[in-house]
Amino acid sequence: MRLLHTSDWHLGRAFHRVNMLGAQADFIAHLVTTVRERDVDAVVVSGDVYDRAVPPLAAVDLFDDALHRLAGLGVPTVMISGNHDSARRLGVGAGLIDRAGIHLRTDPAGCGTPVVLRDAFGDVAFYGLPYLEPAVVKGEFGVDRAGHEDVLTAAMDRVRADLAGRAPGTRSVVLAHAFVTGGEPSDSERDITVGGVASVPAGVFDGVDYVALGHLHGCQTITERVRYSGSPLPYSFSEAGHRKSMWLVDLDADGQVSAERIDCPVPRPLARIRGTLEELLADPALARHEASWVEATLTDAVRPVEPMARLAERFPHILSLVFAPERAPGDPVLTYARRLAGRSDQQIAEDFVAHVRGAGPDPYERDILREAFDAVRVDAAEREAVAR
Ligand SMILES: [Mn+2]
Repeated sequence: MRLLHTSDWHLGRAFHRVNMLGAQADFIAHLVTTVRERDVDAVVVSGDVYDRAVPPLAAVDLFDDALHRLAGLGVPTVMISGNHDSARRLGVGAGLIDRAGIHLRTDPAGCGTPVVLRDAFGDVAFYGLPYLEPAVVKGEFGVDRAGHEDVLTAAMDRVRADLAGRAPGTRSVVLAHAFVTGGEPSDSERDITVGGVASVPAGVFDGVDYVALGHLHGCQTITERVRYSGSPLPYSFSEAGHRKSMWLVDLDADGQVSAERIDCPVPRPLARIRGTLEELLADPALARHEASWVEATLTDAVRPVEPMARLAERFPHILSLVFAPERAPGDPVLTYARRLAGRSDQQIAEDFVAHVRGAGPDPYERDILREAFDAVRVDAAEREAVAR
């Protein structure tokens, strides 16, 4: 059985001020071509189809077009909702399009009910685990502690129980949208930390042949059988070093995995450049970035006049400007953006408390902050679940 694994399309998302719909349409065309030319048996899409709960109409049209083209090829597709999708909105009509071979899994109650496809060697059971927001689904899974590991373990217990009841030799694929420990995040995933913990150990997925992950936007291999495809396009400059891809996975008769990396079309390369304005305008080595989407970090001690306009004369596709004045070594003054870079909301809040009071939060206060951040993020998902 040959699978094509992709995720995190984020249809409708822009990259800085650039509308990415054209690039997203080019990716869909590339996906369809790959399915046809590489004799793919099934497509798996591991969440974050859209960038937000209520996507722009042009993104809905593109998704509709993608579904028609995949159904037209007669190649079954299994999809789950991610943390950016509205599970209920995405899931509308799921029962109907199921008949066209598009299996959209957005309901946590369906975790233990696979889509069963078949090849010359027998059955392959595909279990779609939509993004599971712990506070929202803990009732469904009957767990006391609502953390990512608790709910994913409960969901995987259902998967293993179902699999145990199937014919010996049944191969299995799980789709999940989660942050697995050891994975490398970028700046374009939305934080899913719950109770101070964002990630789950890869071991929760033990017992299945292949785990097609979504959520992290870099293509990466956690283990031979547990992989992220990453997003097909960059959505932040932190992805400048990524090679955007899909996994073409062959599951043999015994469920052994071999995977080939398929490159996605590159609409325009990314470049992060750094120096004083005069250096960036003059350095011949930067000529290769003149047609790239550019983020420039200016190290001038004094902010130059109209730096964006001047840089745009050499780099017409510059999208982002960062000021990071070079200071004498030991000078503690940093820009606000640099002080916040790479820190969680929780850390920033705790440091703020320490800054204004002189002492950081005690354990009790830390819990209150943690609950508050969880509540803000869960709120929308919870309201949706209540409406269900
Ligand atoms: Mn995503």
